[in-house]
Amino acid sequence: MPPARKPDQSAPAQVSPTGVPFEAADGDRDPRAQAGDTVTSPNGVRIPDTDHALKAGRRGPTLLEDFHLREKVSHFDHERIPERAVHARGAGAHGVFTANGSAASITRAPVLAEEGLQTPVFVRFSTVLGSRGSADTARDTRGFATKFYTKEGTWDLVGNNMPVFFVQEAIKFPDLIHAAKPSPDREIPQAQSAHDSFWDFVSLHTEATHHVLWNMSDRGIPRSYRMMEGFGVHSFRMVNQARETVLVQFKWTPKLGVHSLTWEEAQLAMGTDPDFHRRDLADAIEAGAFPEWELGVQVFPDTEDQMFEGIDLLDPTKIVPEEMVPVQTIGTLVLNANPTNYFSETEQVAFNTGHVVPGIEFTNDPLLQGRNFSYQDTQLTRLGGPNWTQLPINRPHAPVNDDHRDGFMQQGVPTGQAPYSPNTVDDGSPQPAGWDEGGYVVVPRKVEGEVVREVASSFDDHFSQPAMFWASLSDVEKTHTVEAYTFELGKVYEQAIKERVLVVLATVDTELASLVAGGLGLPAPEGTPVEHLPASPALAQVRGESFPLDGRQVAVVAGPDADLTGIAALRRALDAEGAQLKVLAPRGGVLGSGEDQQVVERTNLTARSVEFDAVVVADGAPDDGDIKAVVLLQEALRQLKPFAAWGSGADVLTSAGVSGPGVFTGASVDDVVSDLVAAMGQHRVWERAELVTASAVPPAV
Ligand code: HDE
Repeated sequence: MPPARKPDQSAPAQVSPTGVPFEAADGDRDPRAQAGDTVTSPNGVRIPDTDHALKAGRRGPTLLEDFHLREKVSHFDHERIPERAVHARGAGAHGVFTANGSAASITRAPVLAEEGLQTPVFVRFSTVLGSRGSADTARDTRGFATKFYTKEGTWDLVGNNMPVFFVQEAIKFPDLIHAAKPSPDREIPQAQSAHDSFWDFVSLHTEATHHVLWNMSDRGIPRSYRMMEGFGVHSFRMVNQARETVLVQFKWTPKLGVHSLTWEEAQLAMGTDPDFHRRDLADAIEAGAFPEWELGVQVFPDTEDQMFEGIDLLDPTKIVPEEMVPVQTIGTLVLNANPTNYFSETEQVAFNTGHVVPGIEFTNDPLLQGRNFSYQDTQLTRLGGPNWTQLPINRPHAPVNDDHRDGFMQQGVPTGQAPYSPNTVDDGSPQPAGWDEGGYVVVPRKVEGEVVREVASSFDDHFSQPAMFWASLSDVEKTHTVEAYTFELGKVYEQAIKERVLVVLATVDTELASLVAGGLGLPAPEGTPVEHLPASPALAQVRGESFPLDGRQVAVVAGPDADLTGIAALRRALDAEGAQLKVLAPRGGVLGSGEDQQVVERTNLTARSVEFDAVVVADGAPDDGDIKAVVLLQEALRQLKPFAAWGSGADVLTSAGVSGPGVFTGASVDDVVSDLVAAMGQHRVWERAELVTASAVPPAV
């Protein structure tokens, strides 16, 4: 007789020991959800009045007996949980990952290997430094953490939008974060690296140079979570059915391309719409413009030294250029549902690099090894105990029978008398699983060495890869990067810190160092730039490619006399491209009536340039010189956004001083729409960049 299995904790029993169904009054409702139309206490008692406390007389003292008052206020008192120590600010979405089967030769994990297999996922994007309520568009690294609910257990791929990290060893992480977080005396500045302690640390700890350069590049201010790459950062080991191993690095490639805000847009959004990225993600999903990424791997032989062409695969501050080892696509991720409840899902989701499934193993990357300790540990405080994997969003979709017992907030009701192994009392249940039963059997690997607090000498090269990254950027990205360094260091008080950063930059590239020095009014430092690999074109964002417009926002400037038929035609044309049109007029309300009626969604008071990827002016729009409308147009011009106008709309652009490349005018909507769509596909009108950055950083003195 097979042993009686202990009940599966992921599906708590719904029938009481008496045989009476628990849910008798309410059918088979989802036990996780709120239910019914009546206000109840947490115990399910119906409440007649939730507005007034129980008192001894209308003007009398409140009675301690009022359990509803006590429970309501007391629960409220405990609503907050500790925010994440890092990555506190985030937004999440549900989705589906579909494997294309090409990874079958390198891994036995069905989630990646089985052609057409669909696995549910939850993804959380985040900034690193800011508190939970901070603005989305701060210059920062972005988290890109994916929870795959596979049939073999949960796999968490906890990555970032940059492929390298600040530190090589986990033991340095607290130092990095303490230096980057607000200063401990005044707790400023919030969500920013532009302060003394951050630059103090990274100028002394030069292994951070590569990651800092990524942060100062346009990658530090993404246009949208939907337009970011994602990277696993570390090398992982994959194991196939024949127990052969390879090393891999993971990369997410967005269908919409990689695009960024300008620094001016990022700063504007921090004030006018601190939820800029959160809103963009939720709105796009709600509109059916489901964000999509390809998951790819770079595959390396699992050699004894774990090096590839001189690049140490265990050093998380290094990449292997895609031109040397191409990224092979192994599946597709689509985010197709917004969370129902922010707290239950996006806040309570908890990732752990230690969550892997058979077919995916670790390497000795010292940063990864340290992370495997940290993520379980942090949840014990943040989610209040060891049962956090039982929360609905964290619950595995595979059966769980782990012999773990008790602890705060235990959700399961385990049966049996023998939560230990081996046992005979519960007929030996649960049983261990070997390789053939899908058990997580580690492929044996040899480890030997002296006990030391050291890293390999290949970790000592801190500069050649930042130099390669700098050499790979397009000219406009280089200008932005110089401006970013100049801005950040311009906020630093200590002269010695600025000078030390310049010395680091001089080791990376002479031009970079002298341009930043020029902006700071300091002498260009002496330095001999390192030799580096050839530029990697895959690292540049601006490459002349064109991308779909899903979820892009367009403003049409209108007014009571505007050509509403033209606006309706514009809306249809943009809808067909997946972009959304918003009508902007001097006052709120509705323009016109009947079929072409247009609801005003933004006024000159509520709109700001950063909300829109392009601006169109309708025939008949007011040309009254309203300063707010003019500012919006001029900001959009500086931000290199495409413009279009038809009929008298062209005069509005002319009066506001908007002309030059990327400004399309014609007699009707049909004359301008295809040029507008093509320009938006390039993200910005790059040809205009030189005209509006003429005042950029002056050369060094
Ligand atoms: Fe994390 N990191 N991290 N990290 N990390 C956390 O875990 C930590 C590192 C990353 O949306 C924390 O649940 C250490 C690299 C993301 O919930 C914490 C080290 C990468 C998220 C933690 C690193 C990341 C976190 C905070 C050095 C990119 C957000 C709350 C060894 C590959 C996940 C939490 C989410 C979150 C520790 C380094 C990405 C404290 C000790 C490298 C995307 O455990």
